[in-house]
Amino acid sequence: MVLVAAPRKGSPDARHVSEHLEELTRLVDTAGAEVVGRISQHIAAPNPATLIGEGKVDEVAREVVDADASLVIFDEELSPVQGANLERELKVRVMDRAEVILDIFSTRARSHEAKLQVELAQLEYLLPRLTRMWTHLSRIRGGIGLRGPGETQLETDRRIIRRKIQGLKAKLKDVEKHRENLRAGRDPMLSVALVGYTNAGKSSILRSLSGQHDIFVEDRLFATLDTLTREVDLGEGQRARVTDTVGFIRKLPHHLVASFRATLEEARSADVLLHVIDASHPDWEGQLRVVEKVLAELGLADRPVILVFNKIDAVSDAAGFTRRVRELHPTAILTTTMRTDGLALLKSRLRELDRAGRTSVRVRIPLSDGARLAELYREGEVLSRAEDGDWYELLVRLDPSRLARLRQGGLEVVEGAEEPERLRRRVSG
Ligand SMILES: Nc1nc2c(ncn2[C@@H]2O[C@H](COP(=O)(O)OP(=O)(O)OP(=O)(O)O)[C@@H](O)[C@H]2O)c(=O)[nH]1
Ligand SMILES: [Mg+2]
Repeated sequence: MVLVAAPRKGSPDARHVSEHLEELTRLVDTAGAEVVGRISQHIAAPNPATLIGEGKVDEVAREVVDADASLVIFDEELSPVQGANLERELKVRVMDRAEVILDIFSTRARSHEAKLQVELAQLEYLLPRLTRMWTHLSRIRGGIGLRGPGETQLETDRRIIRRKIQGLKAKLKDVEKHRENLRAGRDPMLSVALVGYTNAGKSSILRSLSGQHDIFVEDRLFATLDTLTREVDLGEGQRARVTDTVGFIRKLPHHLVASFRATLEEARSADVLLHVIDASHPDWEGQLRVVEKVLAELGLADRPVILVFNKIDAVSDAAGFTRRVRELHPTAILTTTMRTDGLALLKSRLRELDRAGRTSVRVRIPLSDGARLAELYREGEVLSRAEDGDWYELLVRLDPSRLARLRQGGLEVVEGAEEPERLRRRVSG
C-alpha cells in the first residue's frame, strides 16, 4: 500500500511529517499490511474534492501502478466526499488513519465490552460514509435491494444502522452500571489509573508494580485494549488499586474516544492519574500534548495527575534530560521498568498520597475492648496511644470511608484532629 501525508503548511504537523508517517507505518504494520511507497505534500489549503492537489493525485495514481499497490492510506482525515472521489480516481481502496485505527481495534478487541465499543465506533464512522460504501455493496448485490415502498435502499440501511447504534449504546450503559456497582462494592483503597500515549509502557509499569508477569506487554501500538485492574503492594503495609487503560494516539477518531467512555470510567473514578510518557521518544512533548487533549475531551482534565517519564534507561543524555524535565515539571517522576528498583520513587509517592487521603482522628475505646483496638491497628495507622483511667486514647490515621464505618459500629471520636488534606492539592502543589 501507499501512504500519503498532507499536513497544512506551517502547522505543527508539518514539522513532524516523517515521524507521523513513521507512526502510520507502525499502525499499518500492526494492521498486517505492507507499505510500498510514501508520498507527502504540504498543502496551503485542503482541496475540498480530494484533499491534495490534482497534480498530487496523479502522482499518487502513478505510484499505485508502479508499486502495484492495492490500498492507499491518508494520514489526515478524509471527508466522505474526498474518500469517494479519491477512490474513483485512484481505482483502489482508500482509507484514512481513523479507519486504520478502527481496523486494528476491531481485530484486537477481546472482551465483550471492548467489542461493543469498537462496533459502536465503526458504525458511527460508517454512517456518514454510507453512500460510498453502499456503492461498493450495490455493485456486489447487482442492484437487487430490499427496497420498501417510497424508500431507497440507502435510507433503509441508514435506519438499520441507527437502530444498531442505539442498541449498542444501551448495552454499553448496562456495562457502565455494572462497573459502577463493582466499584461501589470494593474495599476503599487508593485508586490509581495509568493513562498515556500508546507504547509508553503503561502495562509494563503495572506489571512491575504488581509483580504479575502475565500482563501483556508488546512493542506494538495498541497492545492493550481492555482495562485491567490489579492490587499493588506499595510497601510499608500500604496498598493501592492500579488500573491499566487503552493507549491514546494522535488523531484518534473521536467516535473511538467517545465509545471508550465506559472503559475509561475507571480513570474517572481514580484518585490520581499516572500519565506515562515515553521519555526516549523524540517527540515526547507532542505525545504529552495529545494525551492532555484526549483527557480533556473525555472530561478528565481536572483529575489530579502525576507525570511519569518512563524508559529513562533509553534516553541518551539522561542527566540533561532529567534537568530539563525537573525545570518544566518539578513534580514529575522518572522511571524505568528495566531495573528492579526503577519504580521505587513512584511507589513512595503513591504511599505519600495514600497517607494524605486519610484523616487523623482522636478516638477513645475501653481498655477491655481488645477486639476494637486490634481493628484500629489493622485498618488504620495508629500514630499515638495513651491510657486514661479505663480508656485508651489513640490518634489514628484512617481513610474517610473506614472511619465512617467504624463510627457506625459505635467508635467514639473525641475530635477530628485535622482536616483530611486534599489529594488534589498535594499532587499539583
Ligand atoms: N527501554 C525501555 N523499554 C520499555 C520500558 N518500559 C516498557 N518498555 C517497552 O516498551 C514497549 C511497550 O510497552 P507496553 O507496556 O506494552 O506499553 P503500553 O503503554 O502498555 O502500550 P499500549 O498498551 O500499546 O498502549 C515494550 O516493548 C516494553 O518492553 C522501559 O522502562 N525502558
Ligand atoms: Mg498496554
